[in-house]
Amino acid sequence: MKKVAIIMGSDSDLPVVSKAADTLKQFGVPYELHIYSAHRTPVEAKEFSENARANGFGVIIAAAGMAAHLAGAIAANTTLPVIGIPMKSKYLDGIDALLSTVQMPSGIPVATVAIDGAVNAALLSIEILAVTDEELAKKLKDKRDADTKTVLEKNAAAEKQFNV
Ligand code: RP5
Repeated sequence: MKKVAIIMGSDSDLPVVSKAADTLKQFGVPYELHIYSAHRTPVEAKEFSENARANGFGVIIAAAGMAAHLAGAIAANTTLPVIGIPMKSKYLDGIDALLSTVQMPSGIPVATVAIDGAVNAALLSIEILAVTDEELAKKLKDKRDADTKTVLEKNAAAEKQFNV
């Protein structure tokens, strides 16, 4: 199976981004996690992106906050699918990172998830790998079904408590 790369701009992103790693682990999807920054370590970020396909990766998740150029800079150096996670920050609540990540110029796509959307970034990366992997697709369907069941159980409990 192809690996998923999880790249983040700073170790301060780890508490949120580690949820992507947890999700990939739950699905048995191999991954690597790295801290590379578009601004602070541009050479390493570029080298990683240029070599990612040859190194066995199928998708790259890139998380960054503030002037969040990481996902775009990575996408500029690979034709692998890149999923951007805009990180919430202290001053602008992540709107800065959301706009920096999502507003890519035509020709260099970044699939942007919600602010701090680490779990969805991982699920989307798994969905991409599952296009050619039936076993993984089955795991995704099983999780969807289990989540639906949980919500319906909560609904039943709420209906019982509030509806006469
Ligand atoms: C971004 O700047 C990082 O992705 C992080 O979200 C933000 C702040 O980084 P630190 O100053 O906490 O290292 O590049």
